[in-house]
Amino acid sequence: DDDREDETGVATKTRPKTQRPPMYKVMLLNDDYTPMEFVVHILERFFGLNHAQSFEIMLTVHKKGLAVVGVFSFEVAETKVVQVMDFARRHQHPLQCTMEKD
Ligand code: NFA
Repeated sequence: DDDREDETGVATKTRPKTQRPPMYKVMLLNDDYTPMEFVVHILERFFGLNHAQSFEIMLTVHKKGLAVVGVFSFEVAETKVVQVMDFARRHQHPLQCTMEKD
């Protein structure tokens, strides 16, 4: 850290502010119609999770109503949401995927 002198001549440390991009949570929402296996498949395919992790997150969404699937930069989060929403619609499932600032 840099040294700087205050009004009284005392040297103090200042931390240079490191800029970090804002991060976004990507969430899946429960519904009554999307098959459990379809949700597991989505988690494996678009979020790079293994089968056990995917099954666990799917069950959390099913039981609690929603779960955070991952935290990403805005661009990556946006891409995941679009990929999931497109894939669900193409298969005529009502699954919802949303993002919000972390
Ligand atoms: N609730 C759905 C069912 O019982 C499964 C599901 C889980 C849907 C997670 C959406 C998200 N078939």
